Amino acid sequence: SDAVRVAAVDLGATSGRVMAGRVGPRSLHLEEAHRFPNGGVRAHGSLFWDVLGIHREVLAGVKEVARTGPLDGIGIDSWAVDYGLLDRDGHLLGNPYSHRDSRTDGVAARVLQQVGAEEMYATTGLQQLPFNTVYQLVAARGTAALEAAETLLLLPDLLGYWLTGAVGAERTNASTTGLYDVRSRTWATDLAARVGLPWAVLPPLREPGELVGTVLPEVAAQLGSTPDLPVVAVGSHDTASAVVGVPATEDDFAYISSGTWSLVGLELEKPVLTEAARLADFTNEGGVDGTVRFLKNVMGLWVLSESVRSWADERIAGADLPFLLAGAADAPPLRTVVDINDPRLLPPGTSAATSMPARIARLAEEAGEPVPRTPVAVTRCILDSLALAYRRHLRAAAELAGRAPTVVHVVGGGAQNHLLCQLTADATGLPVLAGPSEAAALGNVLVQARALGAALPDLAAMRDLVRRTHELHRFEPRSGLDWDAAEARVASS
Ligand code: LFR
Repeated sequence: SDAVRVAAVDLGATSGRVMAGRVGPRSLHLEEAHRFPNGGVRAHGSLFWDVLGIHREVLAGVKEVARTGPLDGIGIDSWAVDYGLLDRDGHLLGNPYSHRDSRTDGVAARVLQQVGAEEMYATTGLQQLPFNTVYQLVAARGTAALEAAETLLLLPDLLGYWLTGAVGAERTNASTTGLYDVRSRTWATDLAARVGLPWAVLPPLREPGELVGTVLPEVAAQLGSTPDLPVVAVGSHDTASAVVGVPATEDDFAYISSGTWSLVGLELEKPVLTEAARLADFTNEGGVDGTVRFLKNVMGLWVLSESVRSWADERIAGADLPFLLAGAADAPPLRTVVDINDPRLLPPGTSAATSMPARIARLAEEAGEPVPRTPVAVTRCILDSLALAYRRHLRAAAELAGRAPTVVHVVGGGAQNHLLCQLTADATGLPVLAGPSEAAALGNVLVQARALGAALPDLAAMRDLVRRTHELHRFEPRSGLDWDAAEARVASS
């Protein structure tokens, strides 16, 4: 048959999944084969990823896909910026850190003093996030691990290396490191050298759609697969894959990839590296097929999931998500709004005083806003504040890029949060088209399918197929709430 069947590994900070994807001339079908929880692990004062555990779950999931039908390829995407280091024997040097670890506190400011924010932006085009790989590596300068490192692999590339033995850096994810030159589309080796980093650890770049390699004999035996099974490079940054899966038919669309983070922006042909874009702190990450993801990282549903985690820890009854969202839908709107991108919301809480709800309460107090006292009130505050941030950043993106989007596509798990989707429509004044929630896995499947011969010539063809095979939910903007006034409250605090 001319259908292609692949395994899409899509790793998120709170859960990972392996999906079986089947692509035919007019069909696109996704089925979950395996899902597992993920999260940072605290050890010896640091926050790590359990990367061997993730590798084990990837194998289990792909094995399940292989057991249930023919398997033509494997593709892996995950969150960005985090990496593992290999020694000269090809072994992993220590556990990869989570980007929410505090070792990068204060590092960015020091680096910017040395390099200059203007030059940094002109080269990398990135939003200043404290955890960009460059800052993680500067924080690691002088450590035994970095000194012994021969090769740096971003997480999806590390997992691909364990499957195939091949090293490389997939371009969309490389573009998030702060060590990639957005103009020349090569590693920014000069910049790396200037901040004292061993740039030779950066492996050759590879394109989404390129073959990573075929699985090692030992891996094929573990998977019960054929020995020549290809691993295909996809948009290995999950956001790049999610943007491929945006079911847009319009030319001028905005998107929100809504998960642990909300990535809010536009797809462009060329980066916007103006002084205005730098001051607005917008990112120009690399997309599939040479596109640019011009977007802003918004703290996202992390703030809510981390709150729910702390309420569960404190054994507060009835603070499960369905109850909270139902309550929030009936709660008074725009009662408390906060700057949801305050960097103090980045790390996980470690005590009652640093729990997420406690930090939200502190932000509200500082801003002179009514302090939300119940889990439902905190939930409403988070959702209103997210919608407010989407409004502000989508307007900024449109203005900076000279675009006028007519629709906002919301993809990812947050597409299932109907209250947030409605508030997003209300706040932006634009219709919201929500879904699919598995856009990243779909983008992963589509790029693999094309590499394996499916007739999907370009992003438009891939998006058209998603649109024809997935149902979307439409939210019309409602008037009646004073979002301008709410925005002014946050801005003046
Ligand atoms: C989303 C995401 C964002 C990136 C953040 C950290 O999952 O990949 O795009 O900024 O995680 O890696």
